[in-house]
Amino acid sequence: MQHGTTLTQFIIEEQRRHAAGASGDFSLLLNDLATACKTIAHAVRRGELAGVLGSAGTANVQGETQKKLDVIANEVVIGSMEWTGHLAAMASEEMEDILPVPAAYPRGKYLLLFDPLDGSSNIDVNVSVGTIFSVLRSPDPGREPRLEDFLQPGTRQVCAGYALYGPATMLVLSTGHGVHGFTLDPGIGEFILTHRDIRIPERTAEFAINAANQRFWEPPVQRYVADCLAGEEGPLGKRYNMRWIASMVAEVHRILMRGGVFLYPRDRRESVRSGKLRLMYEANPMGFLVEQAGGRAITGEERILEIQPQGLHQRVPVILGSREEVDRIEAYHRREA
Ligand code: AHM
Ligand code: MG
Repeated sequence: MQHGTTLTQFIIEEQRRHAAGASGDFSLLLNDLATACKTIAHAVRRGELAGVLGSAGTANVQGETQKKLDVIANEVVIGSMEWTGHLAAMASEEMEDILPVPAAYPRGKYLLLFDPLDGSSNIDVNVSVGTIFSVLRSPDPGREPRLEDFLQPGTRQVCAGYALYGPATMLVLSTGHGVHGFTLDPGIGEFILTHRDIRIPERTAEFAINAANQRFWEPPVQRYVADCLAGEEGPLGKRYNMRWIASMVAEVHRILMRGGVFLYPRDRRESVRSGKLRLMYEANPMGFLVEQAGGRAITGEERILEIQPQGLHQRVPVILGSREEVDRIEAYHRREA
């Protein structure tokens, strides 16, 4: 029986096409990352049966309560990646500091940033969650890795992607040559290419924002959402639909599949003054995917991928999705400035 193109085959063929003479390290790295995602998918899928739901009784560096699965997923990624010889160091939402690979293993030339289980507030209610990752080149693999090595703008990402643990488990990634989606075939345990060269429709009428925060939003966001809600009679002259899953991976996936716009803007609250989402392992990888699929990702004023990071856990406002809609929101920001 014939199966489709596996993730490994796709990556190797893509490397031959775009990086002739590459060592193959990168293909192997992605392969190990895919194994980590399959392992997390397995735990997520078993849910309460595996006794992995609920709180771990600890807090992460941002003071958020960690779910048991946050901690487990973080350990799965570390365990799958530290021995491989492809990485110099890792950094994650769940760890305050960077984690250089242990001295027992060879040091590789890549850096991995990840959010092991994004949207984990959804895990106890059996709603989709995901893993987000971003791969950078280490500026100097010859020496012990440092925090500053990670502080590279998103434009420098070698690869970005996510695994979505939804009704089907999917892996969606880009190495800078378009965005491609793979679906896990549980029968053979392989990710199979199912969505080649994903493109975000330029014109759409669907927005996603947590409307419970409305009273804290800044004027440009207030105006944009008010204009969307005004529908055919409003200045935008069309009827908008609204969605909010509270799982960024599921939200970005929907946008990649059928368009729309996602906003997690900064607001007046102290804790959300610079946005909620983290630049290095949420906004940058998702921004890279969205741009590679023909969309845009901005803070309101600037392109997310061009931000010079100042810290590992830095937060940024995120507005991403279909080109025409992001252009419009950007224009609202310019007008209010
Ligand atoms: P997490 O990394 O702690 O899971 O938080 C990130 C998530 C995103 O997936 C989602 O878009 C957002 O938080 C939802 O926030 P809110 O609960 O404020 O709607
Ligand atoms: Mg997250």
